[in-house]
Amino acid sequence: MAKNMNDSFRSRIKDKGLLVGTWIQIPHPDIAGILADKGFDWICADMEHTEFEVRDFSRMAEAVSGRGCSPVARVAANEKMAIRRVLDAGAECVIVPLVNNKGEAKSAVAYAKYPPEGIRGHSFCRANGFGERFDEYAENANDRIAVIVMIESAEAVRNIDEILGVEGVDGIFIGPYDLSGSYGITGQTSHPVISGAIDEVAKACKRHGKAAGIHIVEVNEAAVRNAIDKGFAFIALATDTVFLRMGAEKTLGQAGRAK
Ligand code: 3PY
Ligand code: MG
Repeated sequence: MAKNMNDSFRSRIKDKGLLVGTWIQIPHPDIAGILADKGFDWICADMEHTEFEVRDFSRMAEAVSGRGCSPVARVAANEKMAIRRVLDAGAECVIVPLVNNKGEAKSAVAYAKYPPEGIRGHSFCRANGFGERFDEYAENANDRIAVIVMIESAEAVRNIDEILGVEGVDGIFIGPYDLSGSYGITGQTSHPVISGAIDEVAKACKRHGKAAGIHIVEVNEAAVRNAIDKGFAFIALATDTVFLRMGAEKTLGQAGRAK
């Protein structure tokens, strides 16, 4: 499907067309700009496990805007200010880590939505051109911004129906590493127990008509095909740091210096 950047990221997620993104850990806007130019539909700043601060996210959002790429933030935690500040900086989607039940999913939605749906506070901010587009942004933000909760524990898998039943949750995103840790098989992301859990979540997303997303950190064609076949349409491929490692390895190999 051709991408139409006039459509909101939230509506593009609902379209069920494949949205291919990537994940960045190095907080420099040039990294995001280079990857946006390569054609990713969205780029997510990992603010949970890196030194990414809100000001870095803001620069990154600026760098990808106008390049056909949506800025997304995986926030540090399911916290009011963590979510509010990235939205104010221009995030089109928040990915909220470690959501385990309906109550936590409801909190994530409340933090991301302006009243009456939630408790996000209004302000002049980067997202509304520092007030230039205040009215338009205030009117449309709740409809245009996607709220995605991460499924990364056995508890969340058990509670998947109640989580997906929360109004305002647009979809889920699987964190395969935390998920494997939660089942006591840390790092074994292709283990049958993890594939089974992922299948269960994908089927639940179909039942609820909500978007299913996943992070494929170590990419190969079979893994991508398998995710698409299961119904995942919101896929993050690798990370900037993995691209660097792989690129360096390949390049050194060409000079006979492979490890
Ligand atoms: C995980 O695998 O736990 C993640 O959070 C991936 O981004
Ligand atoms: Mg995780």
